[in-house]
Amino acid sequence: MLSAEDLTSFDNDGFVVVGPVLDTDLIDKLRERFGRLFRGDFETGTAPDEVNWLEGESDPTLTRQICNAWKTDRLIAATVLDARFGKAVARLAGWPGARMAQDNVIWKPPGAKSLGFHRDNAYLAWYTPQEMCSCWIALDDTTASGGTLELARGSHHWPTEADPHGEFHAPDDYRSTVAAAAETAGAELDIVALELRAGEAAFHHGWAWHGSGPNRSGAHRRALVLHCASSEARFNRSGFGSGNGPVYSRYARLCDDEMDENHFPILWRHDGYRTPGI
Ligand SMILES: O=C(O)CCC(=O)C(=O)O
Repeated sequence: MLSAEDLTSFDNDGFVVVGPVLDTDLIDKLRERFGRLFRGDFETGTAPDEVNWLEGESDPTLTRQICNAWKTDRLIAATVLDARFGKAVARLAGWPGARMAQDNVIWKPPGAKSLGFHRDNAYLAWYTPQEMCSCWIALDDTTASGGTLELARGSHHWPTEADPHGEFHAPDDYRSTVAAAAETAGAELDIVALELRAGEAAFHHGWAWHGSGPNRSGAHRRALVLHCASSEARFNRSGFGSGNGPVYSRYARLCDDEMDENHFPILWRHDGYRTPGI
């Protein structure tokens, strides 16, 4: 999935575009699953960890988001738990292996509002090492006017902070956080809007600033995202109250800091190990 040039681009820019990584048949089927999920039709009977939008209940102008749909839908699971993605993120992040921390099902229909610029790692004080490497897979052709994913080139090199800033869903100015961070870092802000074909993907570094604007096009913008941690990650109890720790620390064990593979499965490890059952 990755060439030597891709690894260099990722190190320099904090992201790299690859693809295609999914075939057309699968993309069509995944789009159908998005419809089911946001209607609250949960195939396995297990609800996702975060349901931030449901048809008939939620504000239709918001971008739809569900996290950890792999627990709910077998086709989403078969896609995001694929060892190829685990191997790729582990290579990019320099980890011995990769585990699923969280998947993200994102649907921004025409007219839907923005998602604020943020850094994924800032939400993750609840585990250590506090690192994430993500793969954002476009399920529609994406455009700048259609609110595609935007990344601030080189921003993974800027100083880090302890906690997330700003609103994720529909902030007034979705780029205000990254503009302030660039100023603090004394860096030039170079925002790249990723215009991808359906099935193409972008990997991004956990400290890379990213977000997306409103969908001003007439086309739907769906994306399936894998957010991975190192296979060696452990819970960090002092961070349970920060970022999205209140949601995911519920899977901590009483006796130790191990991250249960039933909730954070290992997709790929250098020695050939992969969580049994996935
Ligand atoms: O799809 C988007 O606009 C944002 C996705 C995101 O925040 C992420 O992949 O980390």
